[in-house]
Order: sequence, then C-alpha cells, then structure tokens
Amino acid sequence: MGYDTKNIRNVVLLGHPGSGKTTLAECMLFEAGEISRRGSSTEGNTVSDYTNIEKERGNSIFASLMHASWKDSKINIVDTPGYDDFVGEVICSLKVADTGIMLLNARSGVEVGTELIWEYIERFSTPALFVVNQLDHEKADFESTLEQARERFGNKVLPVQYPLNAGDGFNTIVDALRMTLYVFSEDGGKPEKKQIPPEEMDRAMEMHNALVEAAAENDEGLMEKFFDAGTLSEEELTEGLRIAIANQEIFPVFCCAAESNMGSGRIMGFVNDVCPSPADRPPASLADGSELVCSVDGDTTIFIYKTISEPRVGNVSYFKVYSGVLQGGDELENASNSQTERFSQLFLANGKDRSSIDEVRAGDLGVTLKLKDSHTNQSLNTKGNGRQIEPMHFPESRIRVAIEPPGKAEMEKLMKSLHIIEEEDPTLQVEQSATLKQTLLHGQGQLHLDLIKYRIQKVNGIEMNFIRPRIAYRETITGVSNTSYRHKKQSGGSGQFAEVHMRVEPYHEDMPDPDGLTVRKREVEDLPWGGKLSFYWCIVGGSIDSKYANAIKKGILQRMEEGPLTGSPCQDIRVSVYDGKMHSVDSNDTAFMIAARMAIRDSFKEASPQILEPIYDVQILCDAEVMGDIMGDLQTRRAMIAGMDSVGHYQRISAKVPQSEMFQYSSTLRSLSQGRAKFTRKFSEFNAVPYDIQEKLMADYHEEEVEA
Ligand SMILES: Nc1nc2c(ncn2[C@@H]2O[C@H](COP(=O)(O)OP(=O)(O)OP(=O)(O)O)[C@@H](O)[C@H]2O)c(=O)[nH]1
Ligand SMILES: [Mg+2]
Repeated sequence: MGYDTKNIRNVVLLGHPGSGKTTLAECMLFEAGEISRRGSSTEGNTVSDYTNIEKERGNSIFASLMHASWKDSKINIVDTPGYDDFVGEVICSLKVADTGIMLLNARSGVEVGTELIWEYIERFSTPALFVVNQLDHEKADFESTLEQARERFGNKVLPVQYPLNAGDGFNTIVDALRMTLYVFSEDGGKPEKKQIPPEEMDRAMEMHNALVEAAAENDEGLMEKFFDAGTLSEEELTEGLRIAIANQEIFPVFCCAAESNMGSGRIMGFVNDVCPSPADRPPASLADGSELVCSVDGDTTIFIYKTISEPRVGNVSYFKVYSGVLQGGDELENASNSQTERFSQLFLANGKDRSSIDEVRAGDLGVTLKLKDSHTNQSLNTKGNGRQIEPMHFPESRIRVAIEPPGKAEMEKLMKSLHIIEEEDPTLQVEQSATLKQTLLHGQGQLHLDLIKYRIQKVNGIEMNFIRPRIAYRETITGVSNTSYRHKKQSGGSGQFAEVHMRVEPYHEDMPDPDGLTVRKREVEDLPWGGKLSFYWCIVGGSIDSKYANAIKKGILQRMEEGPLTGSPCQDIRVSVYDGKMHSVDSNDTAFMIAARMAIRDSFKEASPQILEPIYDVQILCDAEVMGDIMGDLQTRRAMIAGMDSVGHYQRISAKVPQSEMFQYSSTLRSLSQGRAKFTRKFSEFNAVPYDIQEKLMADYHEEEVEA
C-alpha cells in the first residue's frame, strides 16, 4: 500500500556549499529511526553522499532521494549539492519538491550560493523555510544571519525560534510558536521541554505575536477571530501558518546544529504539521498550457525528474506521480515517443538503498529500473492520455572545453561513456562540431567538467584530456567589390566553360537595389551557421541562362562554408550576378558552380573582409569586497561593462565579453573571489575583432594551411 497524498511531504534541502544539508539529512533519518548511526560527510559514510566521488571529495555532487516517516507523514528528503556547478541537480529537485528547506550557515550568513538558489525558489514558487545551522560553531551569529536573511528576502522571513546560547556549548533553543524552551543533552536528539525563562518572555512573546498576526493576515475568518479574541487557538494558528506558507507569505526560520544533532526533530514536526502536501500545491502546469490537479483519482501521470546509470543495473529512473496511482506491473505510455513501458518493479530510495513497494500514489516520489526508452523530462501516462508535464529548463552552459582526440577505437568508447553521462546530466552537452573540427563539452563550471573527466578516467578507465576549444569565428565583408571569373577546361572531348561576373556587398535588411543593375530575382537565404546570403539575379540579355542560377548559388554557398581569412563560415553578404558568358556545348552546372566558387573567393578578399567573433552577455554576482579585482580582470579580457547594480549584499556586474577571452573563466573567478562570486553567460552576438587580432588570426590560419 502506498502513502496517501495528504500524508506526503516532498522537501528539498538547499544552501551554499558546506552549510550542512547532508549532515541535516543524516540527522533527519537518524531521528526518524531510518538509520541507527549518523554518518558524516567528511568521513564519507552518509546515506546521501553515497557515490565514490562524493565520498572522496567530502561533499555532494548529485541530488539524492531519501525518505523518513515522521508522525503521520512520509517525508521525502532530496539533498542537493550546494556548488553552483551542479545547479542542474537543484533544478530537478525543486521541480518535484513542495517545500524548500534553505540552510543558512550561522558562521557566514547569507552567502552567494544562497542568493542564487533563492532565484530558483522564486522561479518555482516553492514554499520555503530557513534553517540557521551550525549554531554550535564558535563563530555562530544567529542575529546577524537572521538580519541578513530579512534584509535580502524581506519581512516575510519570520523567526519561529532563536538560540539562547549559540556558539561553543550550544544546547538551548527558544521556540516562539510552541512557547517552549528546548534543552538538548550533549548527544542532541530529543530535547527536554522546559518553560521559557522570565527574562526571555518579552522577546519570545513578541516573536509569537508576529507569527500569530502573519498567520491571521492570510485568512479573513482567522483575521476576524484574531481581532475579537486578540489571539488564535493552536489549531487556528497552525491552519493560518499552513495557508501562509503554502502561498509563500511566510518563510519561517528554525535553529539547528546538525553536527550535534540538535533541532532536526522540530523541523520534521513542522513539515508534518504545517508544510503543504502535494495536494495543497497549485495544480501542475502541462506543456499544452492546461493544468493537472494532484489526486489519486483518474488516469495515472508520472514525470521522470532524474535518471542515473548504475553499473550492472543500467538506467535508474526517479519519478514523481502527478496523478493517479502507479502499481507494480502497470504499463504506461511515454507522451514524447509513444513507447509503452512496463513498471515491473517500484522502489522507495534511501540514497543507494532501494526497497520494493507495490504502488506509488499521486504526489509521491518513486524509483524504477530498466525503462526502455524513457528519459529525464518525459511524462508517461495511462495509455491514450498524452499529458506532458511542463518540462524543466536548464541554464545555458558557462564553460566549454575541447577533448584532445584519442585514437579511433578510444574515441568510440569515450563517446559512448560521455553519452551515458549526458543522459544523466541535463547540464552537460557533448557536441561534435564539424565547423570547429573538435569534440566539445559544454558545462556549468570547471569543477563540473573536471568531475566528468575524473569519472571517465576512473570509472570507465578511458584517458581523456582537455584542450583549448577553437572559437567559432565568422567572416563577412565591409566594402563592395566587382569581380569576374572564367572557368575553362579542355580535356579531350567535351570541355568545361563558365564565366561569372558578380558584385558583393555587406548585407543588411531593407537595403536598396544595387546601383546600376536591373534585378530580375531576389532571394534571401538563412545560412545554417547563422546570418544571411542574399542572392540577386541581374542578368540582362541572356548572357547566362537562368537555369544556371541555382548552380551559381550553390557554388557561392559552398565557398561561404569556409571563408578565405580563417576558414570560418561567412555571413551577411549580398551577391548580385550581373554578367557572364556561356558556351552552348561546354557549359553545365558543374562549370558554373566552380566559376562561382572562385569568383566569390576573389571578390570577398577585395571587399574589405572582416573576422567576427562571438560575444557573450556575462552576469557576475559577487561580494562587494572582491568587485574591484573582478572588474580589473574583466578589463584585461576586452570586456565592455554594460552595468552594475546591487542585489542584497551582493554586487551584480553585466558585461559583454568575447568568447575567446572566457577560457577557464570559471576557475579564475573562483580564485579571484575565493568562491564569493558566480557568473552566468549567454551568447549575445557576433562583433568585429580588432585589427591586430584579425591580423594574427589570419597569420595563424595561413601557417596551419601551409603545414597541412
Ligand atoms: N560545527 C558544525 N559543523 C557542521 C554542522 N553541520 C555541518 N557541519 C560541518 O560542515 C561541513 C559540511 O557539511 P555538509 O553537511 O557536508 O554540507 P553540505 O551543505 O551538504 O555541503 P555540499 O554538499 O557541498 O553542498 C562538514 O564538515 C560538517 O561536519 C553544524 O551544525 N555544526
Ligand atoms: Mg551535501
């Protein structure tokens, strides 16, 4: 028998690296009796960080699913990695979570990781609570952490608790919701409940009243009762808080020292009593714009939010049931590819451990194995129902590297392993670029790609080295030229003859017709690599038969694939063919194609050619103290600063930076800022490279050509 929707709580642990998410997950499992001993992430024996790579590094890299029973609830706990390089794991976890638990490190307050994750909480409209962790640390400062959180995330951040003795020897929490003092023994666990001492009463009451007021504010009935009686009963208070949290009107703050196992029980109690079940959340959005209410009634719909590949097992699919009930042995149809999949085995997961279960009901998270052709971001339904849960969107890549080509046999093995990782990790893209003649990896940061390299080498036993990726330059022209080319070949019997005269000009929209030419036909073609070729047929008097127009255009396009300056694709030119010659026997398509190819090469060179380089919009979020260094570094990268503003405690820099100057930027930024800065980037446009760089690129290309 599965768990009822109303008793399910899907929580996701979020926060800056090292705030204590994995340690808190361990406490939750221990307090709920799921494990008999608490592991530690530094020792590499936690339930959550179970992969070898996580054990070795001592921090989380993958989101992992756990669960614990607490009072009436089955709490599904998803522990996420804090490093921004693994943001994909945060996105897939938030997609299926109904409550976010954001950890703040009492030693450092709101950190840059907190800021970034908050953006996702807002994007997903996830109800959330804060946990100020590490209150047992000698440098813990609850007041300042709370103040920073309120300053940054607003007055909806309301403390439920405060510590009486944060720092070394911490063991006491005042709970202003229950109006109780919690005193922990040295081993933590279940605290002793005591009365709040008289000298703390004023502060506790003030906090209590703020909570009561906030709870009443969101419900008219409760508001009236509050005005009449001046307070609310415990049930009314819980109900008011439930509504306020579900609507993201309150973000309550709890106290914790996960390392000492203090505070997790109260958090789970609150999740059970107050946090929303999947049925209390707004209906899920479907790809077609309609909505789906979470209920066990009706057709079954599930969504795969994560896939991992396990040795000897194959694909392990993590899913959420959005509607209906999924029973072991059921068959569902994949809405993306109509594949029928049989769910022969269903599991609950606690890290790497799985236990069989016969059904998973609406709202719950489950695991299955051996799906044939179903992948992350796909929905499966009762046959005939094609519902598609709105897919997840992952951020643009921030870093790319090229792979040093190994031997042919190794390359095949390497690509196979990379595709398995790509299936698991939606923030990794493997690209075999024909234009750059390189295999590229696009990812979220140096650490992200380094860990992929590590996996390939260690797990798959394949040597893989990164090299500097080539830049996808483009070529265009800035001037006008008129050229002609005669192709003539006499070999034995029939020969080849074609002569083409053309004018080339820089293309832009709405340009007037070419001066002095009579235009018979205008074509504008979108080029596969971006930009346009505008092709005008301006032959008068039949010097070239119009049946050769296509062959001429084809010749031009062929040559444009490999520009004359650096061999990069050409774009945004207008070619007007205005004269030429043909021969009644020796002219044919091939001859005109060749003539056009040569003519365009010559005219391009004479029309003030220009190399264009890709420019990225880069946004950096950083601590004010490291801003100067970051700006100084940007200046050495030919960056154009587009703006600066502040976001909470952080500064945001927007800049346009050439891609060629972004190599290894993620590592540079990390070391410049000691981890207190993050960036995103997005392709913006192609811009002309400066003269000296153009000269150098052309010289390098020429050298390569000579060597080849
Ligand atoms: N003093 C103290 N140390 C803590 C506490 N919670 C966690 N730590 C320590 O902080 C370090 C990081 O803890 P983790 O639980 O791995 O942190 P995390 O948030 O999971 O980190 P990532 O997985 O990298 O995002 C470990 O050395 C923990 O022992 C706490 O409450 N007090
Ligand atoms: Mg962790």
